[in-house]
Amino acid sequence: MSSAIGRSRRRFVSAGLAGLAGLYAGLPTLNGQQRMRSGLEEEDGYRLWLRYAPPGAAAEEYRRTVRHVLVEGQSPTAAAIRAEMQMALASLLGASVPVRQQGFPERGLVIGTPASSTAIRELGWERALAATGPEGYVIRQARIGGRPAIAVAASGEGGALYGAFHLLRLMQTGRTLERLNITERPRLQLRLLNHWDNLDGSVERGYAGRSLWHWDELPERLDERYVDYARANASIGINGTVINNVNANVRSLAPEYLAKAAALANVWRPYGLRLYLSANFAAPVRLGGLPNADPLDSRVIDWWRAKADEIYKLIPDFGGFTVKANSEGQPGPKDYNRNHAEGANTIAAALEPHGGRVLWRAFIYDEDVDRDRVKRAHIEFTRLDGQFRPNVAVQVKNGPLDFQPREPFHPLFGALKDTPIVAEIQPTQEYLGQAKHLVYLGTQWKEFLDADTHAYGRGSTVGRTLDGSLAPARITGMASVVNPGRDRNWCGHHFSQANWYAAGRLSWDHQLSAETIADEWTRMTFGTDPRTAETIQRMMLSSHETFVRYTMPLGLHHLIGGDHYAPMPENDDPRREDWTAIYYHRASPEAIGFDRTMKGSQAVAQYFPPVRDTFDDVGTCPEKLLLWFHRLPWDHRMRSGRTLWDELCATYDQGAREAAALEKTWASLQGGIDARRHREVAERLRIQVEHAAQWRDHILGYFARFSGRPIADPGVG
Ligand code: BDP
Repeated sequence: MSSAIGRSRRRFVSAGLAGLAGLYAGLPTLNGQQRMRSGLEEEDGYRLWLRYAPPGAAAEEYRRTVRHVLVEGQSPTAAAIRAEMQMALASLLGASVPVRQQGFPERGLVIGTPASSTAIRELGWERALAATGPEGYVIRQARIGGRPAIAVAASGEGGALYGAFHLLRLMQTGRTLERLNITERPRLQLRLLNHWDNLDGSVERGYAGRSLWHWDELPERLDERYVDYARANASIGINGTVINNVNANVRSLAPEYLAKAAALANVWRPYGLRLYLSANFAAPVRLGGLPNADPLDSRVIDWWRAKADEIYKLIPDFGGFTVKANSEGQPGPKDYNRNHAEGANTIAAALEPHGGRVLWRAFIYDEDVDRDRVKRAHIEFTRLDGQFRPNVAVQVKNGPLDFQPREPFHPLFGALKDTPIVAEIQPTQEYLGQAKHLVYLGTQWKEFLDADTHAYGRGSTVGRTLDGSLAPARITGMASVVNPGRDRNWCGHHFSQANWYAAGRLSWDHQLSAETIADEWTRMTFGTDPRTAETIQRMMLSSHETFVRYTMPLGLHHLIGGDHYAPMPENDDPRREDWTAIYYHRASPEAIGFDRTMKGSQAVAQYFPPVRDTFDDVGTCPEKLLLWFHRLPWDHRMRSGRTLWDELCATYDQGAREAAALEKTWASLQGGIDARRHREVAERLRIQVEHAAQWRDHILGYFARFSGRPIADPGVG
């Protein structure tokens, strides 16, 4: 690293996030000084994509255009915008830029709403702003007091905050600020994170250290990370977070823990981040001491009502409850012979007067519903369509099984005509290499969001079934099971940060491309040098397909054991057949795959035509989903001309070779990235390469016992 680079880097590092804590008046306990001292020489990843590194050549233009910033208003959100701008611009431009609460003496930025800002009011943009809703915004050139300005205007404070982050994103990625004409509004209302964090500090399927929430210190002490977490979320448009595990401890609803949650909600409010809780359905019994939790029992109804009232006294903008009921041992309405709508409605009725919502999870797979696990949720929930109260949405995982490396989209998308659906995706990479493998999920989620359900005819993509553009939806949203923990870099793997980022961006706008999102993230996270940025993006964009190739290609799924990481195709878990691997791959000397065609389990029938016919016919089923829907002989002829067995061998080998190539490509970036992050990613890539080869060898060795054929020579592909 040249000393010039070293110097400029030190400058922006020292001006980093740290300053914000002190600037934001509501949080006197945060210690900015300590943070300022950390990580001066090398980057540790703490600042995520909000590094505000000098943007290279573009800096000159920014210095000319942004001589000062005006953010009027006294609200905590206005204060948060001022603090962010002050810190970000000092770091981006290498010199402090005045951030004022009044007056506009020279060219610069104006951020605010007509209600809070006389300057914005003077623009007379009310009509345009009203069309973007309270969270949308407009960024345009303007003149204020005769002087040239860039105005970030919104009808609501949240919109002003999101607009400010948009402008900072432009600057971080080195875009010009000339001729801006940006109008944005989120496509989905609820853009949520789901933390699977437990009260003892452990995190279910968490791979980045212990829980971010210091329950033992709350509500008195507020960890500095709570603010940085909210800033990161606001920067990508996340507006709600469920802070505890869906396998919920009832104590989360006890007064002691509600007081702690309220303290978090207070920190997050200025950033537009609403707090939600996962609720345990048996809380009226286990916490309230009632004899049952029957949702039609009046004592239970009263208990939930009183609990909701208690919560809203402490947290007036509480978002609502996520509920996992009658799934994997969790209690639920079926324990009392009630259905899921009856269960959800009792809780929803309690929240309704306060504007709260119930997100009732569809991750339900009772064995008595159907022999094929992937069919069960569709059967249960289509029966109940239209029976839920208006403030209930059903939360549906992207695929019908469970966050596998690749699944077809869940057939419930588009299938519920009178029940809103919120989609659930999983940045935490439970089945996707956890925090050890570099796997960018933007591409996976785009495959899902762009999949055509045909529910309302051609063009009924999953994204459009969610956003209300095909049929009016009372609630729209997306929930992301996320990965941040107490690791210094939040996500364990530096590249796992990209999945948190992409989840937020796609929740805001599912029409963004995976490429655009990778481009933004890369430039903000690793700098705007074109060669570095392009190389990293190439690595990211192919990484999901690579992972699928060396783990579960051609529609294979669930070839794992309890760790959900290492290959275990021999898994025959005695507890439940649908927790094994053999139930899914069904390998025998004759064939491999799960027959879900009309001649098999008929899972294909849950899709709308022509999707069902496409999947049903082995000639038209996409080969990437072949063994999900079809059971085929080992010498089935693939489109490549190879037999199925040879194709499997070639694909696994290709995946392992691509993993090795990732490592080499990363090595070529040495010097273009600070040494610490480069080294830490390299260390993980080493593991990835080894484990990719293990996957290939283990799976092919295992299936060879059934196929009776030799493992084709590497290089066949
Ligand atoms: C599975 C996880 C499990 C979760 C469950 C869920 O392995 O830890 O509790 O999903 O989503 O993927 O409820």
